[in-house]
Amino acid sequence: MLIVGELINSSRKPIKAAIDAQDTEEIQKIAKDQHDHGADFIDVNAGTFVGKESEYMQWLIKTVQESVSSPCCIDSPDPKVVETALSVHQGTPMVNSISLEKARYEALLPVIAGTDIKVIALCMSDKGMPETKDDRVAIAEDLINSLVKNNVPIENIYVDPLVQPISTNDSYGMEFMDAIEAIMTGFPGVHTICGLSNISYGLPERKLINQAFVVMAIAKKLDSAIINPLDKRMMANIIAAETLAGKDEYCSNYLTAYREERLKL
Ligand code: THG
Repeated sequence: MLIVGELINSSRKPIKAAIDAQDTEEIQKIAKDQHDHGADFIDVNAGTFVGKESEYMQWLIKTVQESVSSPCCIDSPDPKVVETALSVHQGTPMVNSISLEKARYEALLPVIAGTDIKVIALCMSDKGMPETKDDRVAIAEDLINSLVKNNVPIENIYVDPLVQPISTNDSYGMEFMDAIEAIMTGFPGVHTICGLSNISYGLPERKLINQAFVVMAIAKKLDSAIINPLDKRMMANIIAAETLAGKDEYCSNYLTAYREERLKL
């Protein structure tokens, strides 16, 4: 599974404080920790800084890239912020995210088309957030078809069906699961991803909910996730679930993880 480390997000208090203080060391420590625990990409989000989001996003990217080899996942709904972020990023990033919202789609498409950037296609439209599996799959289909038509290789598209808190509607868990299954079955070569920790928002013992949710999603063929890679049980669950889902020939990843003591909690 492709892992995107979620921790460098200004909605988290310690990150907001580190950005305010321009604390390079603190950001680099969190980037390195996530990298060392298996993050393939480091999500960077400065969304709480209205008016300064571009400036702080550029600072975050430079700061992260001085300390780790993992590329960034540039997390902003604002195409302008994404564009200025891309101008300082070295190597091939992931863009988080394009959606079917008209203004966002039209501004971001020319930035991505014809490049080897990986792009998260978030299932949102001008009609708002999807409720059901069918809402999610309809948006995914439009996004995949139009991105592919515009020279974005299907292998570079990571569809995010949008995880909403299970505390707000008890159907959100399974509507999401069924969407993952339909998208992975219907569009061979595409990837799926999600902001997994959204599911537990508003509940106690959030980690437990996240850890159970990831196993269910892997059974439906989710192949990437934005998570906290410092959560050992989460990472161990991912390894075990992928082995059980038939994605680990001879159980060799599982056995390597055991030898490296990554399965010890
Ligand atoms: N889809 C896409 N991008 C996203 C989201 C998504 N980016 C933002 C968000 N949703 C995913 N990132 C986070 C980051 C932090 C948390 C939740 C989602 C969070 N963290 C806990 C905290 O800070 O206390 C810690 C959780 C833990 O320890 O496990 O809540 O949906 N494309």
